[in-house]
Amino acid sequence: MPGIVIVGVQWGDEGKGKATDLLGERTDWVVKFNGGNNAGHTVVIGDEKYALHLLPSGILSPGVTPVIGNGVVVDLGVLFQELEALDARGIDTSKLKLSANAHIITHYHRTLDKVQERFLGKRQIGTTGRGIGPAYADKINRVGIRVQDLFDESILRQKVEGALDQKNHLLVKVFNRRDVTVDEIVDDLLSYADRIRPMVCDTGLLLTEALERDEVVVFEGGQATMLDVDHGTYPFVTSSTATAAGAASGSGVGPNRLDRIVGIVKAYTTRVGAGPFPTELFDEDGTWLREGGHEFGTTTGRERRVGWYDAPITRFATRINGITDLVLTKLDVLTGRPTIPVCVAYDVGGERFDEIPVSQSDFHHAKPILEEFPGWTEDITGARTFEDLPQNAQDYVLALEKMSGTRISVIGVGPGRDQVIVRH
Ligand code: 2SA
Ligand code: GDP
Ligand code: MG
Repeated sequence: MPGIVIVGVQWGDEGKGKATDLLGERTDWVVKFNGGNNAGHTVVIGDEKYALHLLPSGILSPGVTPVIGNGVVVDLGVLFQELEALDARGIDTSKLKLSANAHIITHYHRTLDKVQERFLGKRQIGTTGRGIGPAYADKINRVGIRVQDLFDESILRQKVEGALDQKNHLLVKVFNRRDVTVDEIVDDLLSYADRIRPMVCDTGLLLTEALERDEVVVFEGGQATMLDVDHGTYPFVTSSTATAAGAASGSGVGPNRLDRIVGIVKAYTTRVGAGPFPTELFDEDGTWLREGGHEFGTTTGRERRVGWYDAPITRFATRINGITDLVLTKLDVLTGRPTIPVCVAYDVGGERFDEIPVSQSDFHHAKPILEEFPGWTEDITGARTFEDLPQNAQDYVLALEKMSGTRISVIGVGPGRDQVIVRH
């Protein structure tokens, strides 16, 4: 099974980084295909904790070649900060490959992200402020700067001039900011050109050839299904394709190369930023989940919103992504409750919806219909087989599996690399 896609089922932070890292031993390539340094993946190896943003999690495994695909937006300053921080900790980063077609996040994207959010006031998305949305907007608007532009100064200058014609109007006239000069952007970008040159290549060709040799390629999704620009809770989404289809378009391999689609899903739900969240908790149960699960943003440190498991979301994600296996994470966080509520359907103004309503307004008003499952009090962090789990924990997993219609192949019982139960 050489082409494996990892996608988030909910609103992100399900533990995709840990899942990718787990596959590392049997993997030759790990590809990031969407997003940028808005992502935050925490990987715990022994006593060491790594927080990755722009780099694919596979970079932590010595045998893996990490790849940043064409679907990613790259902040070069952040790229080198992350590489240097890993180098200082003894991680070999020399194999990193970067697509010539990836787009670049620069000064004006970061500024626009922040000022646009401020101007939205109550309608704020709650972005990470990393310039992600404005960089993708430029890509679609055909005024983006690509990695390969750094190798032709005259083209780069023309493109930056074109982009700034629009941006300076917006920055100065609308947002009351200083204008940005062509020289400062061009000089900044050119300062990275020699350093990125050895990494830059046609990553689609490289990966296709690897797949033809039957090497194992993991496509690591950033963010998640419900944050996907097409299928998520628009406009409260990120600006990229975070679903499995993005693995093909964002890395340059054909869709028929994607053999397994692994959905990562938390045993409860979290969300960062604004937007609908039917099972959200505002009471002491919410505080209990947030503290027990350490639900604070890896990139921004923001408190994550928390709620119960939402079965219709997993069914939706299974359908949209074509999920073949689920990894259920953070089951250990639920230990200690007499019962565990699960959302099985929604109530919208008295009408029952078994699936996510097609109208976003209905989803905003959806109240969860909850079913209670018996809890357990035994510590499960040392469980390594399904049978090691208390009966009620087994039954909880089997109930979620039945509701999603997809097998739960792996169960996470702690943040450590070894704290997993592999069932299939
Ligand atoms: P953006 O910055 O344009 O992508 O923001 C748009 C929405 O996407 C959400 N988003 C995320 N949600 C969860 N986790 C993310 N990564 C970090 C983490 C977040 C952090 O792993 O913890 O540290 O705050 C992530 N990235 C983007 C974002 O909250 C907006 O709702
Ligand atoms: P990602 O964005 O999907 O990669 O997820 P994050 O790294 O942002 O957030 C997941 C957090 O949960 C990280 O701090 C992980 O170390 C942690 N984690 C992953 N799996 C488990 C698990 O099974 N149990 C517990 N307690 N923590 C986990
Ligand atoms: Mg994260």
